[in-house]
Amino acid sequence: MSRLVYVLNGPNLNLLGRRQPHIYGHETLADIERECRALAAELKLELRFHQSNREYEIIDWIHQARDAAGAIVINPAAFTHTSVAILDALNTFDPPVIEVHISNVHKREAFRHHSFVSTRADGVIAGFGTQGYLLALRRVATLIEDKAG
Ligand code: CA2
Repeated sequence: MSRLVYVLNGPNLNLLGRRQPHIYGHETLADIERECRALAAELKLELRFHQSNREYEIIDWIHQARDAAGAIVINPAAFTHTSVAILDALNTFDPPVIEVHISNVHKREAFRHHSFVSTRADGVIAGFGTQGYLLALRRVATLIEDKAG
């Protein structure tokens, strides 16, 4: 099983740390990427870390992952609640998928309570702040090792 993990981030997450810190905290996406890379090195995972405001780019990265990756960690942001296209792409990817949300979407507006992606995800992490990304990487490392053994 490949130790390559795609970490995919949806729209507006490039603004992390600059707006709405009461909801999303003070860390920037670059901070999150740095922490993910440090943990990935410890866990012997290789990372592709991406963010886009465009749905098709996220779909294209999922297609790339199909040929190469052992897992996907995805924070689809607002596409979580709207995108059947991202769900369809994830449904073509067999290895583990972990969905991450920085905020606890269930404590927020009702429209954030439904996730198309959750119908495919093997695990969902919400409300752990940016630490959720690190927890997701630990989980995929375990799942990749379980499959290898
Ligand atoms: O809690 C999460 O991680 C979300 O996926 C974030 C999305 C939101 O639509 C989801 O319901 C929950 C929003 C990301 C927007 O990020 C911003 C960051 C800073 C300032 C403004 C938006």
